[in-house]
Amino acid sequence: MLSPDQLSHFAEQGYLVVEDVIDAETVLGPIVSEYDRIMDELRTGWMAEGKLESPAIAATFEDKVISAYRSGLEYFQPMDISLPGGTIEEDTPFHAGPAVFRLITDDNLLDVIESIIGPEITSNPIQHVRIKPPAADLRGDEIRAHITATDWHQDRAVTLAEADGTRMVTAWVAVTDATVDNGCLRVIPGSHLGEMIQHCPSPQVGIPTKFLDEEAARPLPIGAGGVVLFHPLTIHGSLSNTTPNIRWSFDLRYNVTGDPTGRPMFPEFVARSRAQPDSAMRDPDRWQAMWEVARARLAANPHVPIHRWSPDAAHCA
Ligand SMILES: O=C(O)CCC(=O)C(=O)O
Ligand SMILES: [Fe+2]
Repeated sequence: MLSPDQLSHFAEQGYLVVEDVIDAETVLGPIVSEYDRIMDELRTGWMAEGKLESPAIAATFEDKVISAYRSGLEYFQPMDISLPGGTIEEDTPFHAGPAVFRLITDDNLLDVIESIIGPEITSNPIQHVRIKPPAADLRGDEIRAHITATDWHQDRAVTLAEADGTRMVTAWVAVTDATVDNGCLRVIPGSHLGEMIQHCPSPQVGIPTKFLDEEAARPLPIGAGGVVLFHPLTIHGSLSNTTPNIRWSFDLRYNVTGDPTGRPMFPEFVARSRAQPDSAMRDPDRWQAMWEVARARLAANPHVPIHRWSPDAAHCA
C-alpha cells in the first residue's frame, strides 16, 4: 500500500515513481523466459522462410530483438499484450501468456493500485509491451510508439469518450532499468489538474507541441521491477533510447469495476474485488481465450476506431 506522502504526491503531481514493486525472480524472470520462447518461435518461422540468417546459438533475447528489427522482421505485434488499433484479422498475432497474466494480477501491484482507485479493480484492456531497440538501429520512418520514443499525450486521449469521467490509473512497469539514456518516461508534473488537451492522430496520437510547455518536463528514471503510476490526464511521453541495449516496459491500466474501460471491443476482467472476491479472474487460459474471442469477432466485423481524433481537425494543420 502507498503511504500518505506517496498518495499526496500522486494527487498533487499526477504521477508517482515506486521502486521495487515487482519481484525479479517470481514475476520478471518468467516474463523474460516467456518472451524468449515467443522470440524463438518467431525466429524458427523466419528462418524457415529464409528471412533470418545465421542464428547465433547463444544469442540473448536482446540480440534476437535487435537482429529481428535490423532484418525488418515484425516482432512487436506477436509480443504485444493487445490486439492492434488498426485492422484485425482472424490470425492477427498477440500475446496473452501466463507470465504476463501473473504480472497484471500481481498482489504487490494491485495493492498499489488499490491505494489509488480502491479495492474494486478491473484490468483495463488498453495495455502494451514496449521493447525498444537502440535508436541508432531504427529506420528513419519508424513512428510506432511501441518501438521508438513516445510523443507527448494523455492516456485519456487513447480511450473512447465513454471513459472520460472514470477513475483509471496507468501502471508503467520497468522490465529493464529505465534511464534518461535508454528512453525512460517523462511527465509534465501537475498537468493532470488541467483539462484534456486536443490530440492529433499522427504520426502518433499526440499533443501538438504548440499546446505544451516542454520546459516543465521531468524524466522519470526507475529500476527494473519499479512502477510509475500516472493519472489519465497527466501529460507524458518517453525519451529515445540512445544506448546499444533494448529498453523494455509494460504499460498496464486499471479502472474501477463497472466503469467503462474506454475500449469496449477488447476484453476486461476483474483483477481484485473485496466486495465479491470470487469475481476476480485467476485463470490465465481464460484471459487468453477472451482475447481470442474478441479477435474472431473483430475480424468478422467492420473496423472500430480506438480513439476519437481526426487528422482533419484545425489544430492538427
Ligand atoms: O513507454 C513509453 O514509451 C510510453 C508509455 C506510455 O505512454 C504509457 O505507459 O501510457
Ligand atoms: Fe501513455
